[in-house]
Amino acid sequence: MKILIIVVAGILLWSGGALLADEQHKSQTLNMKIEGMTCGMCEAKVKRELKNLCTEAAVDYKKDWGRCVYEEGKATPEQILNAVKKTGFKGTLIP
Ligand SMILES: [Cu+2]
Repeated sequence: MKILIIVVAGILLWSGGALLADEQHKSQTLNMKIEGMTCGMCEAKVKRELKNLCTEAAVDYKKDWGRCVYEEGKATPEQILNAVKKTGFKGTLIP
C-alpha cells in the first residue's frame, strides 16, 4: 500500500512538473525588418547576436529580414530588437 501511494504521488508530481515546464518554455516567433545590411558579413553579425537570445535565428540581408524563435521568459521582443540595434542595424517588428 505504501508503495502504491508513493507511485501515485510520483506520477502526480511528474505530470505537474511537465505542465509547468510546458508553460515556461512556450516558443514565440518574431519576424523583423532589418535595415542597413549590405552583405553576408552583416547578416552573420546580426545572426550571431540573435543566437544569444533565440533558440533559432535566421537572417537574410537581401530581403532586409530576420526571424527569431525565442522562449517566453528567456527573452523579450524589446531585448531582441536591442540586440539588432547593438550590431548597428535598425530592426522593426513585422506584425
Ligand atoms: Cu556587410
